[in-house]
Amino acid sequence: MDKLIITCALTGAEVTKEQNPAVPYTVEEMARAAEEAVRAGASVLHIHARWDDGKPTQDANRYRDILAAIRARCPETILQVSTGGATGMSRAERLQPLSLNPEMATLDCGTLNFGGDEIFVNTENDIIAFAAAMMEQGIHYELECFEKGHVDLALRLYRKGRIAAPLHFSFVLGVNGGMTGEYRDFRFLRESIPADATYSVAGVGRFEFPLAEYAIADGGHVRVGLEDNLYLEKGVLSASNAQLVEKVAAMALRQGRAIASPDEARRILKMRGQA
Ligand code: KMH
Ligand code: ZN
Repeated sequence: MDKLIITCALTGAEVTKEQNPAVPYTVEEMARAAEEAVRAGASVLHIHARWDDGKPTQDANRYRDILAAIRARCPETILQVSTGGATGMSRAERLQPLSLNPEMATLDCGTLNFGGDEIFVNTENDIIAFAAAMMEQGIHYELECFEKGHVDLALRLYRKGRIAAPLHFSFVLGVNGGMTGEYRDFRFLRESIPADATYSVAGVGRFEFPLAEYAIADGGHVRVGLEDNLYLEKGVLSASNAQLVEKVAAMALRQGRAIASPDEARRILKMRGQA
């Protein structure tokens, strides 16, 4: 089995300091959270930008500041920008961080309800446009799939040449409006992707750690972080992103799975320039 790639989703666009004071907003908070998460074992950081008041933004200058501050503390780490942003953002708005030539970005593979009146819109043409922009720039993308239909659409676009290999999926399960994150859901998605594809699981809320266990045992990879889950265990808020990473790293070691360094992660994901 490959070593385990741990991605840390530091802040997202939805969670707030009112829910958990450890959610980072400022550039300094993002850089500190990143450094701690990397020390705990994360080799990939999934990055959203917030303004200091917590409002989500895809502003390129804000991303530039955040990426520079993180790179200063974690020069080796793979930085993955979000092109999902927040619900209600336009295609152009969401694409802004690609202007910074990040090493990696997310490619969201379908539309879904996102709680209440929110809809996270990713039409087929959105996906094609986002993928084209990333391929043109040589940005490695992660295929974010919130349910089985998203996996099917990604594979259809792959067969049409609109999405290119290497295929790396992220199964984000447990969103209110997407697929839930029980074991059978995990197996269904995991068995739906080509044998040579890689995948990571991101369980929202209570699904975070059970899904991590399944993926670690199966040879998959794991994303944790305050974007997805605010709790270390039932009723106990996580004091930091790093605590969530530490918990999954300990799980991996118990299962005999070593943790990948950033360069090992680049090789496992067959990123540009890697044999
Ligand atoms: N905040 C969600 C609406 C991504 O980063 O690509 C979208 C999201 C996915 O978080
Ligand atoms: Zn995200």
